[in-house]
Amino acid sequence: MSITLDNTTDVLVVIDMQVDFCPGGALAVAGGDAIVPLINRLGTRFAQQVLTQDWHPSGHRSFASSHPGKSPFSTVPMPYGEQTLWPDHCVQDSPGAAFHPALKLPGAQLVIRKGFRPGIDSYSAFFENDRNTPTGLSGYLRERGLKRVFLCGLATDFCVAYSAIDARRQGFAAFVLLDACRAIDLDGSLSAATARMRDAGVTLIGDSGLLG
Ligand code: VGL
Ligand code: ZN
Repeated sequence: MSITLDNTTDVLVVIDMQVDFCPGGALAVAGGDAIVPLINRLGTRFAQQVLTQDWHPSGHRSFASSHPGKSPFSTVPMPYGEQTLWPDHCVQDSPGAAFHPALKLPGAQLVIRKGFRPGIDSYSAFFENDRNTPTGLSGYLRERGLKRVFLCGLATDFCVAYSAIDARRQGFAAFVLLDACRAIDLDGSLSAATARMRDAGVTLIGDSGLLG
């Protein structure tokens, strides 16, 4: 697919490119580090870039360790719906919460930290998992006149997909650069997320090298 970028309306949103989501990290996504060079190159194409950073207090309710007897990757009901439990990851200010050391996006002007409320997880860059509490990103994008959101990062089937679907819900055009994402793929979560993104009107782009 050939898409011509427009610096006045387009923004690159780089999701959760953090040490804990890369091989060797607490919630490692296979090949998570392999997309860093491509994301760095994408960064040179966009005048506007936003990063997200998963940023949990220790003892966060999305951690299996906060639920005695529960293991990572099982689920529990939370007041806002079913929540997958994760290994402890991206604890505020810990080495695992840092951006991958090779990530170089000097043009990025905003970092959205999410998942900082102890009782609620936040996959999306726009809303917490109650689907209702905003992060402020929509307002930022609107005030900057940005209309088309290009997403990449980790993980395709969780934070990237939730962010892309919420971007559509908030009235932005949304494009997911699949070759600059990697998935967790828990019990078919990648194909489910892909279908939900398509239904929401998200454009999935296979070769982001074609972005001109
Ligand atoms: C993520 C699970 C838990 C993600 C964050 O970035 O996709 N997944 N926290
Ligand atoms: Zn998290």
